[in-house]
Amino acid sequence: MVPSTAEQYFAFRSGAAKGIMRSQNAATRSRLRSLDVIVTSLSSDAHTWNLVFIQLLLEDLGHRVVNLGPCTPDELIVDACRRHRPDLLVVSTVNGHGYLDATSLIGALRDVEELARMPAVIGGKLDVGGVDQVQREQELLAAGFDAVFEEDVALASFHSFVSELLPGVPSDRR
Ligand code: B12
Repeated sequence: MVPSTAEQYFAFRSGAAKGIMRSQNAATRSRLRSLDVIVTSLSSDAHTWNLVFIQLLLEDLGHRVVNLGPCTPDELIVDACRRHRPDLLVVSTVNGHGYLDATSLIGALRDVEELARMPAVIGGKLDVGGVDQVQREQELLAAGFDAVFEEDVALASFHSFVSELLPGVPSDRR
């Protein structure tokens, strides 16, 4: 079972489910090869628990995570991606400015030749209701993201997306 909400996930991590989780994790790890993932927020966003949540989720799936933390300037994210060359960049943002801030970030990343095809996704609470969700997602995809996951209902599709990735394989969207 893949937890699809934060509540299910934290229940899953808790005592009663530990045995099941350990065996599922072992099975999952043997099916997947470990990815190097950078998790980050955006420059305006001070929220941290979303980042911790995504880090724990990915680590439980057997991946290695560098968490850049909150209020991360675009230049810092670009530099970290150049240095670590991750298999995946995950942007998590919940303050409602993500939709606007993420466009400049992904543009800066895609302008760097070696990061032009790095798999990059964004998720969380991306707007404060000004723009239709479908339009928002289309714009973020057109700007250069490989996938957009809004709110915690998207966790199952995020899990499926991550499980399709292989280390060192660039995005085929570009
Ligand atoms: C705690 C909190 C704060 C704290 C943060 C402290 C800290 N160190 O983290 C403080 C007080 C600093 C704060 C400030 C602000 N906050 Co605040 N905050 C919250 C609150 C109450 C909880 C957030 C939290 O920790 N959740 C726990 C984590 C685990 O869950 P999560 O963040 O929802 O993330 C889940 C999903 O979004 C999803 N997800 C997130 N990222 C990703 C990425 C991927 C890839 C995927 C698949 C899924 C995913 O999965 C997570 C688990 O389910 C929420 C309201 C709420 N109940 O959610 C408001 C909330 C996020 N804040 C909000 C706002 C507006 C602000 C402020 C702008 C308020 C203000 N006017 O100053 C400032 C912004 C400051 C800034 N510069 O960013 C709004 C955002 C509105 C929106 N997006 O539509 C919220 C939703 C409150 C509300 N209902 O209005 N906040």
